[in-house]
Amino acid sequence: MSRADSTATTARAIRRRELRTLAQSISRIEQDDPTFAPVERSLYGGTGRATVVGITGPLGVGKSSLVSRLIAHLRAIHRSVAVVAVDPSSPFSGGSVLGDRIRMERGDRDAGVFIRSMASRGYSGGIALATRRTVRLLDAAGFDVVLVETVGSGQVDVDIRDVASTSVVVLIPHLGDEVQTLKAGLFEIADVFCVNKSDLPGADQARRDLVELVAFGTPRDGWRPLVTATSTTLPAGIEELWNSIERHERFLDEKELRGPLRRRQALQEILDLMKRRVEQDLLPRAQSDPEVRGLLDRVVGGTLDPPSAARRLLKGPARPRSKTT
Ligand SMILES: Nc1nc2c(ncn2[C@@H]2O[C@H](COP(=O)(O)OP(=O)(O)O)[C@@H](O)[C@H]2O)c(=O)[nH]1
Ligand SMILES: [Mg+2]
Repeated sequence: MSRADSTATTARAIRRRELRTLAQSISRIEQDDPTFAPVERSLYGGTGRATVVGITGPLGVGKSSLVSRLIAHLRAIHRSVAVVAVDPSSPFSGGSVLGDRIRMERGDRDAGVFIRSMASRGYSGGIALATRRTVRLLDAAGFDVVLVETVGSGQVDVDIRDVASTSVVVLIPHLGDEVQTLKAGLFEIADVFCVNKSDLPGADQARRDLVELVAFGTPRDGWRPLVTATSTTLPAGIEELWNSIERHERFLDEKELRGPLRRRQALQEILDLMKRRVEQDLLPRAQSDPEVRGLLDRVVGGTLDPPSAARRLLKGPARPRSKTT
């Protein structure tokens, strides 16, 4: 089969949501396999339809459990759902997902659900880029909803707002000091707050505190984050959580904010790709390229400062230089 044929075949299999191809394709993204790029290019035009929801928060607050419950709710309202979990430390164990695994073993797997964990380390292309590409693939595969679980405490290098259209920040009662340090960052991120483990004491107070904090804050683009309470063990509040997510999605449409959001995300992705490209180009040249070595010698020797060296390198070796540098 020619390269073009195999690209078309793979792209078709992804659009048909063939699970083996989806899984293999994500592995190729994880390995940053350059031969996969044509497939992604051919799928690109068919993306942008999925609702991409970030589920983020500290370890152990119940993100994976919530994802399991959300899957069950979404299937009940006839929506297909894919999950990308950038949190291998916390495997899915919730009822619906376990049930899904059993069905998978029996061979009658629900084709409306796809779950993929991504290791958070060891990507040549960076986890943020791999996550975005994986989400795009699942979007092209026609899943109505893509849930992205990330640990929101700086341990995993994914800014969920670069990927999702709605970001849910999950907290629990009595998070204490940890939440104090996280709060600033998490407030920036949240479109919806979810106080999970509401079956535990202190949940009502935690929810009231959050409502108060949100009321004091300045709305971002006219949106004040919603606060919901859930329990995955009871369970309780799952439908309300999903309805809050949908309210934010509708808000994006009504206020015509989806376009600006996509533009900001596209710019960020291009920037990330350019940064990686510069890094990949420069690092080997520090050994092999006489120009780079010469610049480094001068920086170390004190005759050229680092900003000037960076400016020269950004202009590139092949292009004509202006006289000013
Ligand atoms: N009491 C209670 N425990 C929960 C709830 N949701 C999750 N847990 C427990 O919290 C722990 C961490 O859950 P997990 O979903 O792996 O958290 P993650 O690290 O945020 O993905 C597990 O032991 C869950 O059983 C809840 O609503 N109530
Ligand atoms: Mg988890």
